[in-house]
Amino acid sequence: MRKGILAFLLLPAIICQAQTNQALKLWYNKPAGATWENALPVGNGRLGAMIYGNVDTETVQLNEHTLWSGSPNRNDNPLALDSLAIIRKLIFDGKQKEAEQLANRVILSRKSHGQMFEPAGELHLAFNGHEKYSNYYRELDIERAVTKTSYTVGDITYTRETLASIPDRVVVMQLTASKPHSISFTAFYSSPQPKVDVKTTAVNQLTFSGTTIDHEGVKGMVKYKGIVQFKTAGGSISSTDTSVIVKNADAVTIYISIATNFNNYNDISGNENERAANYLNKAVTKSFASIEQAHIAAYQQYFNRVKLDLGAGKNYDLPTDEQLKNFNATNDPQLVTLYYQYGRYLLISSSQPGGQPANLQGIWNNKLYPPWDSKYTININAEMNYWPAEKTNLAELHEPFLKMVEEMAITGKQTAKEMYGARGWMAHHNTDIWRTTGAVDGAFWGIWNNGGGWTSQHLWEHYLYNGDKKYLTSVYPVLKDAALFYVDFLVEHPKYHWLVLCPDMSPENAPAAHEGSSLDAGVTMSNQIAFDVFSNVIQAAEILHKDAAFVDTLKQMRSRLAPMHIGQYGQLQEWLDDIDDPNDHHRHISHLYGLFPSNQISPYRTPQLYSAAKNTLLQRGDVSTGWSMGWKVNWWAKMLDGNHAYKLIQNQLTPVGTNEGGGGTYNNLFDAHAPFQIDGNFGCTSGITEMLMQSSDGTLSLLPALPDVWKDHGSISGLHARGGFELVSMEWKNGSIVKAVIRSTLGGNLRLRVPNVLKFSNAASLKEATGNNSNPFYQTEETPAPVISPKATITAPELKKTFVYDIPTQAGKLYTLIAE
Ligand code: FUC
Repeated sequence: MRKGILAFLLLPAIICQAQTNQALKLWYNKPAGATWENALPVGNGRLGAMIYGNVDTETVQLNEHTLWSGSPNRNDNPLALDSLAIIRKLIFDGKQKEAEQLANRVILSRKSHGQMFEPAGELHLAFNGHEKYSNYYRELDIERAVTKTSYTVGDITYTRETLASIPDRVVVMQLTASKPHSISFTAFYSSPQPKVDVKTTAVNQLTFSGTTIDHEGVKGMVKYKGIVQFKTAGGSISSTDTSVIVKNADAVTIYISIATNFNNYNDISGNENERAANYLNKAVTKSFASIEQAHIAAYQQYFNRVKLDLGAGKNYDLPTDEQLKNFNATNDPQLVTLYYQYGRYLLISSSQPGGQPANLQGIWNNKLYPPWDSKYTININAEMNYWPAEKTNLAELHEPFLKMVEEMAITGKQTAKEMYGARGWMAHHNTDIWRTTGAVDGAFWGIWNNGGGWTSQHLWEHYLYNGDKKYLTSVYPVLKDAALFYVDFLVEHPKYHWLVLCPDMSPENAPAAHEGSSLDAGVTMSNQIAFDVFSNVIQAAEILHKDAAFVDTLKQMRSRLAPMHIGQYGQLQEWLDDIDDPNDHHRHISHLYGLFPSNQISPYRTPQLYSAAKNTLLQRGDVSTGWSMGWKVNWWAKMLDGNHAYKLIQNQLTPVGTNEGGGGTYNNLFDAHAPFQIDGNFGCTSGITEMLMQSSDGTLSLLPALPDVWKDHGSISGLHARGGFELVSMEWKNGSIVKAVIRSTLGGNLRLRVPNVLKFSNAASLKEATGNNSNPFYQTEETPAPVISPKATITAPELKKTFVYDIPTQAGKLYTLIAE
């Protein structure tokens, strides 16, 4: 009787807890099977692991962030310099194809086209007699960053929990069972690496070690060591040469430590054995529970900073893969919230200070020869990975990327000098762990010279959010050198007389007029990037009272860059000539860089360009590769069209293979290019943020692009805005802000744009904005007037009414605003 009452009393609490927790879980009622994209990712920025949750043979696929093919190397082609003038002339003479052929011989790398992020192998646990099971359940709890698998065989329920500990730098798995003496398995290791030494070094210890492979003429010299240690409670443990056998244990904890000899892009003199042993020895003294507790605390100090509520879930009882299948019918807001927070989860798990930046697959790759080498494509993909970092309050996690930029500023200086006779630094469209900056893949893709120009924007952006002048001082030389490359590399266009990059290309597209060659001069994206590079260095130098003469040069040169062009179809021209095809649905829409992530196209400041950008977006269409759709969410948010941005979220939250001609999402909510590419996850998380808050275009704008489906009510807290503002909380109802609390950390004018009239919580009214925004972090450069084709029809945008206020703020103070 007493038991019954207790159960009755506990039941609502259990249900309630299950519901709240369920909201931030990916869960499934079947194992991953043989499909890697069904497995669940954990990571700590150093180690990544994919947990399959398979029953009779569990697989844990492992990665270590510095385990790359090759060794320190460069891939410049010094022949470039001698041929530069000829290539330029060919392009200016309209002989793009010839220029491309020559560039293939003299600019493209004759050495490596980039090294590969490599898998570390797989730990398997084979359980006898587990072929038949019931009650199967597996989950990834992104609130705790722990995975769990459980199932029942006979009358025993088995549970495995796995995490990649941030503070302890190991992957840990705990196996438990509902009855004592029930856990028996054989552990063994497999690896796609051709030369790997797997052995047991103690009865409870399995190790794997090796050296990574050679690739494209670069000798593989990254040495790695992995140690897997088994700690049992009860039962027995024994080993063969290459396997560890556990019998009849009550519980088992498995500690996995992996390390390499990598110190930095230029130094691989570390000791992988000592490192791996060090992490392991510290961790094995701790119980799973204590490692888990410390890990969750470290993880949550990032994760918990942002909370999003778009409305209650409609499908908690359905596994995540089923929710994904139904999403376009249900529009379940909870799946969007999960996907949004999953983007933050993936960044926390794949990018930690001191580690390598998240690559094309974050930190998860099981292939010896991964797609695009799982490296860094810097003509969009790597930047996109870091779009959510600042705004979703994960600024510290931007560090690995910012460090990579600083390292490329060193390696890319030699590239600028040797290949182009230019000062400053540059990179082409790819880099890798060795920070190579040469041109790769083929002239069609690789003759893109803005790798330094674009990636260095992130250093400036980091400053715009933190306002830390010491930081700005420390990165100023990198920004200045990025600009210096443009100063030396820009040439006057013989026909148009603007300063242009040449050779140049609009990633990775080619106009039909150029016989399929992508090579050109002064393409729109490059002009926009050059404009930003100059503008940011001008601002930085003025803030730091430096380099007045250089600032003058930059101002002069900036005024000679090509303005944007609006072409015959009302489109924003991708190239200087009006040669866009309105039926071109290419995944790259690089010329909209100026709309996002840059801020040169604005509904309020540049209405013609805004309308042209809209036409371009409509002409290019929606469904495309995963990252392209992720970018489009941001673009439509910047177009202030929440419903269209939402349409792209629907396209993205479509099971892979069902979007005709495009990407979508895998069962584990990884983004599909296809294949898996993590940029789309990060791009969409950024885009959802931009729908709810933007801090570009001279204002902090709340609910700029709220779609009808989320209008009823919702809330978000913890977002970061430029100028050191934090959106402590915001609630909305019926499309209007009910309450918003904003913390100022740097002081200064808060220019706020909102959809409805607001007042202070003490009923004082807000002051309407007037004149220029005095806040130094919200300065917008005047975009040069566009050149407009006489054939273009441009309709003025119809903008919803908004209310713009100026609130003078003090550092450290909170400002609470409520609806009038
Ligand atoms: C660029 C894109 C591809 C892919 C690759 C990694 O080359 O054009 O779509 O994302 O990067």
